[in-house]
Amino acid sequence: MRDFIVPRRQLIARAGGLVAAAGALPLLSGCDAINDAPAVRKILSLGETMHQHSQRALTDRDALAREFTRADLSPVFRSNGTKLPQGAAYAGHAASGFADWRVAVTGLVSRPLSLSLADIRAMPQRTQITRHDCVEGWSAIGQWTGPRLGRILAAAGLRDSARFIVFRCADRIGDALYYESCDLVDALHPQTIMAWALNGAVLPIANGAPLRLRIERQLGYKHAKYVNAIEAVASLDGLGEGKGGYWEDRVDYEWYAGI
Ligand SMILES: Nc1nc2c(c(=O)[nH]1)N[C@H]1C(S)=C(S)[C@@H](COP(=O)(O)O)O[C@H]1N2
Ligand SMILES: [Mo]
Repeated sequence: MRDFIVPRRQLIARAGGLVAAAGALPLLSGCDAINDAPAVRKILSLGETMHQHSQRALTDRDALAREFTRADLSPVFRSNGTKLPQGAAYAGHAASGFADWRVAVTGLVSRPLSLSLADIRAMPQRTQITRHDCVEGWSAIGQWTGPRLGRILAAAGLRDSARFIVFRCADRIGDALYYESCDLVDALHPQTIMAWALNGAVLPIANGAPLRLRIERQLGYKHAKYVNAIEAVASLDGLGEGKGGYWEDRVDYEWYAGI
């Protein structure tokens, strides 16, 4: 019977291929296909008894962050880092209610986009009440509304060569504009949204107006505020010092800040 035992490594590799296939579905269909892949999940679960631990490791990252109710909302959702981007350009946008704000969607996409807030609000919306955890030792629960990042990327036509999504922000901290990045698992996660509303009202400037990332399986510093560009890339080498984010490049914050 020894001949029939598939090496453990090979099983993991096969399951990994299926996960990659499930991840690619939303790009093709532009729908919430991560949730709509029961067949893929069923196939994955077949292997569970054989290699329970590796199977769990592969699917964990798709798990949803806990969602709360309105009764759980923090009375005040505090602000951290930049509270007001400096400079005439941002001040002008704020004065006009961000009517001319654009979010560029570029890089490894087949249809580069320049989205207005009206475009963003016209897309299907998701609202979620989640807890934000900052590494500096505070948490807050807020309700966020916006389209899934996955939908925006699907509209732009993410290319197969894309491996990471970069977020560029309008605020400068010291020497550089803030930036962050994530892999496609987090980018396409159902709770990863570009939020323009907090607690049912337009996003306050202190919390990243007019648009900020909510990437609910990651720590606070990954949630880029004041986003004006979303870029699909194959590698993070050309971004800043190459560690994937403003703080990752300057202090010892981990690029993968999963919670
Ligand atoms: N553009 C930008 N995004 C940012 C920051 C920042 O200073 N600038 N701070 C980060 C940190 S450390 C945290 S905890 C959250 C804070 O979000 P909040 O201001 O809505 O509380 O934003 C993150 N995103
Ligand atoms: Mo933070």
